[in-house]
Amino acid sequence: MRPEDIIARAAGVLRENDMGEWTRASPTLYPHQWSWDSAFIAIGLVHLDTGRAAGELRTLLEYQWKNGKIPHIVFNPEAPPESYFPGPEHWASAADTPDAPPGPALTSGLCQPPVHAIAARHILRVAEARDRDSAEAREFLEEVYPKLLAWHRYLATARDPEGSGLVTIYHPWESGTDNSPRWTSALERVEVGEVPDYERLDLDHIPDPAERPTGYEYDRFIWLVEVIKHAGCDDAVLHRTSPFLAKDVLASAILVRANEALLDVAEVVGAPGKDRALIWAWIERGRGGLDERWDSELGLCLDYDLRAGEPLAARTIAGFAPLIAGAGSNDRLETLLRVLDSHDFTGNPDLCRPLPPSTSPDDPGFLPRSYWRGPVWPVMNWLLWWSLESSGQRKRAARLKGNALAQLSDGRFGEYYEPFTGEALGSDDQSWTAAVALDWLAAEEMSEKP
Ligand code: 9WN
Repeated sequence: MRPEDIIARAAGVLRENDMGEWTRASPTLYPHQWSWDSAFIAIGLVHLDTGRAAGELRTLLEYQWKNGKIPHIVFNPEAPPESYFPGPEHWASAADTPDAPPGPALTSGLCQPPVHAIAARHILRVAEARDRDSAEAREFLEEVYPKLLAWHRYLATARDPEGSGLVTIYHPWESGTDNSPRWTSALERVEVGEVPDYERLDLDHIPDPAERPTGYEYDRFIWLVEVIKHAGCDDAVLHRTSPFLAKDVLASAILVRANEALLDVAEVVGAPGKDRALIWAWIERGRGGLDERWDSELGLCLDYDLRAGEPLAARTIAGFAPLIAGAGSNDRLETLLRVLDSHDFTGNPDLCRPLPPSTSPDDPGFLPRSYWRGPVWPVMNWLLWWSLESSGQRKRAARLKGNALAQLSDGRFGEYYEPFTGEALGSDDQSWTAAVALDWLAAEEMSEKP
């Protein structure tokens, strides 16, 4: 496919998944609005329509919880009940908690990595670069700034009562990298109680079970949802009772970058100095927290199991958290780049393309077809590309983008790709895959403009 055909196809995928004021994550597997998907979607969508990209985040933020939490799913009340599990009926009891938005249960009680402020700032940057809708984008930032601040405050407080700078999660779904080996040993320690009967609706859409989490993992996922509902989604209670309690380095690194973006937004909207001082403190604390989680033997950053009181050793893409957070020492950057280029990741000669697998093929938890256990995720390629660019690694970033776009020229816009064969897996026409393709190619188009 030529670049202009990829742009047209990507725009078509986003149109196909456009539900009016929000975008479903994919046509059948994910018929609802997912939190971090929507942020990435806005990053691509802004190249087509500033107002619609702003609307994507606006819709999500309408369902923000009173304590600042942005829910990981906003359910589509029109999606048939047999389309996704666990759906709104499963989360119904969470709607009774005092922090949940009023009205019928339309959200889950979890959250996902905080890409939103990065997306909001991107909306203004693209509007300015294209010299269109800048005033509208500024107004949008004024509207969402307090909500984004409340979201980051929630993460810095309720999700970090220890003040470590790192985000605590109660469920692997909150990491966005659900069945990654990052969580294997923490999940093994979870004693599963009485899990309600449930049906794996995801397997109706993805017939090869090897591409999805196993039954063992799903039982734990569903049990943890029970625990969270039982605690009334109360953060203080969950810190005491949740059998799964972990510091997530990827979400924490994204939060550092999102706080930088929020600082820029604060500047644009003329927020008070005390806000900016607070956001600065969060950034510094976040970087400090990531430093604590550095594993010099692996040359990667590791998550931390608060229940077991030990690091969660696994070679996954989340290990590049300090690269994503940025502004580390040169030594640290060099080590991370060496590991990224090594046999552990993009230097593995058997890879179809030198693109980072979600889990290193050299990790014992690696499985090439299984979801976050090995496949290449285009959206993660975008995140790493963006991180490399902002670390001044232009050439490496350009190589990564070139290979990622070559992968997407199959026109499938897969959710993830088998790392050795390049086969598209999971859902086709995945919205955030289309969005990142659009951002890459539209940005090139913009820079070519006289
Ligand atoms: C659970 C929508 C979401 C992504 C996650 C991805 C997957 C859901 C699922 O799909 O998770 O939230 O049912 O598997 O892991 O990152 O946001 O695309």
